[in-house]
Amino acid sequence: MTKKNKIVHIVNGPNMNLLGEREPEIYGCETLERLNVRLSEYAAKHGATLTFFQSNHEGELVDYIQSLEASSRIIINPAAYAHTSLALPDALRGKRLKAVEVHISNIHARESYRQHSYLSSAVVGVIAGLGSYGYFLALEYLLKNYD
Ligand code: CA2
Repeated sequence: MTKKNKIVHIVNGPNMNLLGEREPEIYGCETLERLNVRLSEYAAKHGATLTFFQSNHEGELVDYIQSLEASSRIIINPAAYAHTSLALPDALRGKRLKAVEVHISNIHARESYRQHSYLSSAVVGVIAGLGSYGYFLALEYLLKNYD
């Protein structure tokens, strides 16, 4: 029997390209590039392949989500668009994507305007406040529940 090639798409929103450069007390010291390498290594050990996409533009994120195959698995940190965008959850729903939302910081313990995410109603689960470890937990979940 042939083994299914598991693919997970990692999507990061605006300013995530600045990770590790500023505000380390909130977002840690690791760059997005380094985090992506560690995620790739984890995925390879578990027989999975990752793709990576980061954009500072809402429309580009929507276009990217629309370009994915229906029912794709995705880990998404929408960054500030969590708190403002209706287009991103609409796009996820439109493609019936199996998505996990990740936030590095605990958005519920921050400013009131960060405590609500429009995206959360369109994803299977949300992880917030566990730093970059949240991406690994999301990946573990999606790989264990791939079918
Ligand atoms: O905690 C998270 O992962 C966030 O999604 C990060 C966003 C923020 O707007 C959300 O409320 C929570 C910020 C993205 C990173 O922005 C940086 C800005 C300066 C330096 C480093 C990162």
